[in-house]
Amino acid sequence: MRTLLKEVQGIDWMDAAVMNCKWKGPRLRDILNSAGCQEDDWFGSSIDLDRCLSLDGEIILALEMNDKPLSPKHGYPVRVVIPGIAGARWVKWLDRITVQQEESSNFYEQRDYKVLPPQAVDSKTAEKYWNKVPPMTEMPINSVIAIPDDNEKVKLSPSGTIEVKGYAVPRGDQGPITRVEVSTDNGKSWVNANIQNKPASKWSWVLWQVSVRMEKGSGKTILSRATDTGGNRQQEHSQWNLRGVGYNGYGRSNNLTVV
Ligand SMILES: Nc1nc2c(c(=O)[nH]1)N[C@H]1C(S)=C(S)[C@@H](COP(=O)(O)O)O[C@H]1N2
Ligand SMILES: [Mo]
Repeated sequence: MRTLLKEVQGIDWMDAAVMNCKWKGPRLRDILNSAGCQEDDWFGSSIDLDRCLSLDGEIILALEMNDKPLSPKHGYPVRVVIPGIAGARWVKWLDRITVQQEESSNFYEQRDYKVLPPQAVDSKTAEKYWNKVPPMTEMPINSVIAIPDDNEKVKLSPSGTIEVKGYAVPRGDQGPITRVEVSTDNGKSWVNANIQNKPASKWSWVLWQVSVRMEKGSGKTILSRATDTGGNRQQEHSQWNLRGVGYNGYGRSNNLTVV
């Protein structure tokens, strides 16, 4: 280049820079993986600094649970509690907090607990989405039917009803739940359930109960759907995602026999 084109400040590459030979050795990825580089041997998560600093966020470093010291299982001695946010971010056995520009590189922040788009159908097709999809934070609105359970046989009361009970949780900080409805005709019509407790905070669940009229028979389904203060309401299903996280379709008791 120096001689043919123009003076350069560097080394002379002459005709070409090339090596042609045979190499042997371990893959770098195997070394990094065996050194624990994928960071799945510890558990980390990230929370926006704004949220951490806000009074409304009500994030605490919990020392107690239900008025007793934390049990080892639930994170003794210290565990982060972040209301409205997926449990996957509530680090247990806390030993380090860092304030940093970038999100945690931890495996569970980056490569798990993400709602991947439906085009990600296996590990291979998921590969290109992990970097693009944000980690799950806020929990969606949900309701669950606790009684009766799937496949149960339930007896009609003398007045021809059965009792249905469950719980409902709001989306993130948009609670409390304002309404829970139950359907015995696959969602064509709905009746309001009674909310039985005064929720302790906007984050808290409600317990609900309702007696619904049903016909005798088998293979019956009962559905529930909740609405919260923010106006969020459950849909019949959530979109499928590879990790199967964040499902918040209607509460459902399937295959009931009413006698
Ligand atoms: N250190 C640590 N914290 C953790 C986890 C973990 O594996 N390690 N799992 C998280 C996930 S995915 C959930 S759902 C909750 C479960 O909390 P629990 O055991 O109190 O129910 O803890 C979170 N905190
Ligand atoms: Mo979890």
